[in-house]
Amino acid sequence: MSKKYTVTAALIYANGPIHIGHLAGCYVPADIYVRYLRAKGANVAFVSGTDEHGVPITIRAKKEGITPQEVVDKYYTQIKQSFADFGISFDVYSRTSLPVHHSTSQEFFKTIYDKDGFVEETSEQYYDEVAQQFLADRYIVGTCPVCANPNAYGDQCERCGTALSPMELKEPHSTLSGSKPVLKSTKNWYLPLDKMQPDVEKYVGSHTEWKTNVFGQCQSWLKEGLRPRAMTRDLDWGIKVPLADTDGKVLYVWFEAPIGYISATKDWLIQQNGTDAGWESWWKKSDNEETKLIHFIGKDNIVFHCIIFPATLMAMGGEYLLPDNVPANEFMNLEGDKISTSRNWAVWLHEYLEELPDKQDVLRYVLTANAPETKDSEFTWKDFQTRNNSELVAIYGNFVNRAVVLTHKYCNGSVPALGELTDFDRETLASLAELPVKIGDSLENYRFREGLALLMDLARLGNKYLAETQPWQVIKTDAERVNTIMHIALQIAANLAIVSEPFLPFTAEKLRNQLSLSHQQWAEAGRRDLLAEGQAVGEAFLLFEKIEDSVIEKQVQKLHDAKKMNELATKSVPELKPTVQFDDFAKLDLRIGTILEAERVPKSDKLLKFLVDDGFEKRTILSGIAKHFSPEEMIGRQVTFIANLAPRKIMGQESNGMILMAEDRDGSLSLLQPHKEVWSGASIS
Ligand code: B3M
Ligand code: ZN
Repeated sequence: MSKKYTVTAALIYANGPIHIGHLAGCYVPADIYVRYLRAKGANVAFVSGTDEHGVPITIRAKKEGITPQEVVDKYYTQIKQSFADFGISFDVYSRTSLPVHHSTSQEFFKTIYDKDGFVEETSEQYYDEVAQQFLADRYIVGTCPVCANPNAYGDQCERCGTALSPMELKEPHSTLSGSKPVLKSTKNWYLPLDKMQPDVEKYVGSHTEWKTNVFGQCQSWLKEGLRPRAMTRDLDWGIKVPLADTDGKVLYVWFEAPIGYISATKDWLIQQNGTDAGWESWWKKSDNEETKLIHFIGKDNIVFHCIIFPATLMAMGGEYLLPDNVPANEFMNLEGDKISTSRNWAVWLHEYLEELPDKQDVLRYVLTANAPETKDSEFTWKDFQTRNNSELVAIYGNFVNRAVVLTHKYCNGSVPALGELTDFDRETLASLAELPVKIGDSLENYRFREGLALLMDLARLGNKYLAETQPWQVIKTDAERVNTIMHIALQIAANLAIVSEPFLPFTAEKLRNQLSLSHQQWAEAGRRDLLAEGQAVGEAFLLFEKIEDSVIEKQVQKLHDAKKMNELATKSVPELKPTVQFDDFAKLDLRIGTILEAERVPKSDKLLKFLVDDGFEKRTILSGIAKHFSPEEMIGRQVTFIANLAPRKIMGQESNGMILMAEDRDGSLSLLQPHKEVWSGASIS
């Protein structure tokens, strides 16, 4: 195993709070991996931060009515706090607005420019004449040429993951003004990925060990043939292009954002030592030490990390390390639907902790047990409850609790002496020695679900050991044997503390404190002598608590309520119908009538049947409004109706006309009544 690791986790846009999908896709697996590496004694730089440029930031600013700077300041603070709350143990959580990042990415651009690594090209780009702005990336949407998603962005389709350029979108329109963009010429600098394809192919091709979802996506892009990609944009929010006469041009966010990992490393060193000296050892090749670069990301970022960023690093001249692995996850869905910020269908981290305080590890556990490692997965509150109650409480917590309680009951609260071993003891200790090795193997191969399942097997081993040795029976006849049993049970619990650290760091810490365990090195896991004879064991307490139905029912309700509120807030009035000529309108005979009688239609929960005075006679009209109005409240009311609609049969009854209603934002109906009482049969014109 290499000794030095640069581990990065995606620089999320600072344009909104973070949700469980972010944790599951990228940050929890990255944190498990890093905590494991640290326990192995590796030297790790775990870097991340916020991506503070690009159109997603300016779009948010417009929506919230604040400046882009205010947007990134607000969300940087909130996002950083959420990660800290969930124990994501970054060495540095940086941001791309820092001066060190501006200078680092400008140096990158200048270096590649000076090496003639870019192709300068004046081309026609989409321009919004209403907003008077070029339309890069997310300022333009249209139909994806690959999967026909009608809401694909100018840089990427989020449905199928294809990297796009605005010119490839069908029926493009501006997200600024909604207008159809025009073409206008402008100069930009392109990375000639087409020419770099052989090198990129060689690099990707040497990583057949990558996860199939990642390797497969790369191969399909390579098969399509790489195209030159603009590394600059005509925008005003971003990092200035470091060349003369380039006012109004900034670096493409996907050019500079991954360089942000390097700037973050420098930021980390500066915070510690006042200088960035030594940053190269984390990012450049060296003869005397091997550093591995690993990027944790979600599947929508694969092309940028596996093709475009490595190509950028190659263009710098070959001294940079290339990503050794990019263990990208697929997406996690929520209660049967895709997680969506715009539709407010998400479990937000800051809200989770307000309502389920101290349950960080439960969420880390559920997100890992259900991680979208090979395909999209699903989070449901019911599953959350089941995994908590029947796994964490019933298996893990139960074992530790029994070991501690029985130690206090039979062994004066300290680690008893180990006596003679039975065959079953030896078998158990052999399994104890094996499991941490297997868990480590899973983690080294980015199989976090599998690693977690093996961790639970260790807790199961403890439960099985106590169930079969039955110290509560043996105590009646053989106190010395009970000492041996409790000794072994406590050593299993101590091992559980070590191997839980990467997955469940809050629980691991509680358990270490309870057992006064000083060992934390992964290499020590599997040992049967982690706790010394005579060592005191703390009082028993519950590591996990049962979650009641009412708690999760509340969460499910909250999810639906939030979505509904969001729908109402963002609902727009229905589109206008095509124009009709006055003659067509005049054909309709609209009248005011008075309702004389009203009753429900048998066997229908929607229909009401009215007898309406139309000024000539009494006519029957059926109307599907029974869910909104009772028959009683309709009697005596004046209503607007279409008087010359051809009779229609509804549920076997003839209806002569149609009562008009206005539908409100929330779907409720309102009658159209004259503002003062008029004679029945009054015509409307
Ligand atoms: N900001 C995309 C995202 O937030 C992008 C990641 C950059 S990683 C260098 O999903
Ligand atoms: Zn698509």
